[in-house]
Amino acid sequence: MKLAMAYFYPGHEEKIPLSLQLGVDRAVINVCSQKTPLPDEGWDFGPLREKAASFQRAGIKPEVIEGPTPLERTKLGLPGRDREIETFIRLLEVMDELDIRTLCYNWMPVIGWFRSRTQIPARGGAAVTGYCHKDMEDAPLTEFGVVTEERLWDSLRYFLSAVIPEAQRRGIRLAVHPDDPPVRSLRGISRILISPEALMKVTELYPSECSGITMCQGSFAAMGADVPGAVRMFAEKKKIFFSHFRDIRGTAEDFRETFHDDGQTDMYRCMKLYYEYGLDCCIRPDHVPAMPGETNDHPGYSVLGNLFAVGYMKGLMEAAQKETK
Ligand SMILES: [Mn+2]
Repeated sequence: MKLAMAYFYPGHEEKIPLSLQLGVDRAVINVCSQKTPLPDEGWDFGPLREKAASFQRAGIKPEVIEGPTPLERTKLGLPGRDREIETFIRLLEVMDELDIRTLCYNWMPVIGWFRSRTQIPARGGAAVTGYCHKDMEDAPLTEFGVVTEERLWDSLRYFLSAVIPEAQRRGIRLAVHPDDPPVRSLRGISRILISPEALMKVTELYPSECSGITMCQGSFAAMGADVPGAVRMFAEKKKIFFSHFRDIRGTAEDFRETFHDDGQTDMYRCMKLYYEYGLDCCIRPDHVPAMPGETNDHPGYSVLGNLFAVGYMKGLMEAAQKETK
C-alpha cells in the first residue's frame, strides 16, 4: 500500500514539509470543488499542471485526483452533460501526461459529502463531524426537486459508457466513492451508493479493469457493513483502487467520526487484508479530528489530526506487512 496525504484546500501546501518529515511522499490532489460549473470558455488545465509540478519539485508524487472537473449536469442527467463528459475525458488525457493513474469520483449531485454537525466534542475535547437524520427533518427540497434513484443510475450508466473506454485507453483507474452519509435521500436528492452491493453494481454496469471503487472505510462502517468483509469482497474481484482510512461510531442515520483508534471497526484487520490481497494502491487518512489551536475551517481536514493518523497507519502497515510475509 502506498501512503498518501490529501491536499484539497488553498494553503494546504504548507503540509508538504510535515508530510516529508513523516516520510509520506505521495499526494492526493483535486481539480476543483465539484460544485463549480463548467466555464463557457472551457476548463483550464494549467493550474492542475502547475499544482502537479509544484509537488514533484518538493519531492512528492501526485498519485490520485480526488475531485475531478465538474460533473453536476452529468449526475443529474441534464443538458450540458456531454460537454462535461468531453472535459472529463480531456482530464484523463492530462492525467496520463502527468502520470497520475487513479481518479476518485462520486455520484452525489447537489449535496456532496455532508455533515449536519461539525463541532462534536470527541476524546479530550477534539472536534469531530457527525450526521444525524433528525437534524434534517425540516430541511426543504433543493431547487432540483425530487431526484429519483432511477435517474441517478441512468445518468451513471451513461457516464460510464462514455468515459470507461477512454480510461482504458489511457490506463487510468476510476474509483467511485460511496455516498456519505449513506442515507436514502437528502432534501429530495436520492442517494444510490449506500451499500456494498450498490458499489459492486457500479463495477458491473460497464465491466472493465479500469472501473472500481474507493474503499472509504468510514462510509462502509456507516452503512452498517462488515468492513473487513467488504474489503475482502472487493479485493477478491480486484476492485479496490484507492482506500480512505477512517472510522466512526453509530449508524447511517446517526453517527460521529472518531480518532482512527477509537471507532467501531477493526482497523488492523482491514489493513492486514490489503496486504494479504497484495494491493498496491494509495491509502490516505480520511477525515481527522480538529485538535488544540486549530480553527476547524475545513472540518475533517485540519492538519494536526493527520500526525496521529499517519503514525497510527504506519504502525499498522508495518505490522501487516511483517505478518503477511
Ligand atoms: Mn471517504
